[in-house]
Amino acid sequence: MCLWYDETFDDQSRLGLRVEKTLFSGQSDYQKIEVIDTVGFGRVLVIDNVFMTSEYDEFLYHEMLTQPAMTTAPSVERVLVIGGGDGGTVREVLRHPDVKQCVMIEIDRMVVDVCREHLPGIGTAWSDPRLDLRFIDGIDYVKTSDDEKYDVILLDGTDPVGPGAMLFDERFYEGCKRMLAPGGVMALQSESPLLMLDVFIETQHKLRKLFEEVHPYMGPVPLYGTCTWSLTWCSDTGEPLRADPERQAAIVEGSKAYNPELHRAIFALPNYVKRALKL
Ligand code: SPD
Repeated sequence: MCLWYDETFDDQSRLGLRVEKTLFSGQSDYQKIEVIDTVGFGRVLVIDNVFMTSEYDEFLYHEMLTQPAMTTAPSVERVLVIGGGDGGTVREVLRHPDVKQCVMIEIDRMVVDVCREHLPGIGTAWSDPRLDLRFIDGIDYVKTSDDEKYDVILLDGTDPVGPGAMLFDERFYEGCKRMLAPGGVMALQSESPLLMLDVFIETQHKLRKLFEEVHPYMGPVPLYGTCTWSLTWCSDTGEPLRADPERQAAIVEGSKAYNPELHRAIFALPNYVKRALKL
């Protein structure tokens, strides 16, 4: 008999993955963490019954979250990643030779430990000496830290439920802005406009109160239900399409998805999103 793992959406629809084996199942202080080996998506990280990332399609999400910001910020010497316990986002950051320090803040040490053991193909940069991994609360950090400011901030959180909900809070975004160097760029995952239109819109409004330039963009992530996922690029200056060609050239060869043409294309929004945002 086949074993399936389903993620359900508002009790209306579900995405099911056929499971070969459960590799890990445990409860941390914050959430339920599982890694399953599936037939179609390879190994998959599941948190609180929500699919987080898979060996099969993680590059689509991690490259798209990271590279538009990393190629458009005036400098990328200091980068802050909040969340992203599987290591895919810091891997993408550390592909850039100009990065001097990447601070990653993850509240849940168990996520990192489990991913290091069971998803080593995603987090391939854990030993990079430029990585400064801290297991602390990202919300406290951005509100209270007196560390030097960051050129790029990337928010790689879960859906806005459980501990990840605070990563969608306006005061958290204010803290992030406080930690961003003048002209710096922040990018974040901002949910699916098809599945969570209200969260997507509210997030855009919160960000628009803080940043001069707020530009959502979209890409496919088959693991995330509707496949359509949004990310958002924010800054006070600069333009999301004005990328540094040298920085792009340095990473295109090793990217599975990202290239300069795709960078331009993903910022083109469908009409239903433009209308919802009154653009
Ligand atoms: N619906 C799931 C959204 C998850 C977004 N973050 C995933 C983390 C991958 N590093």
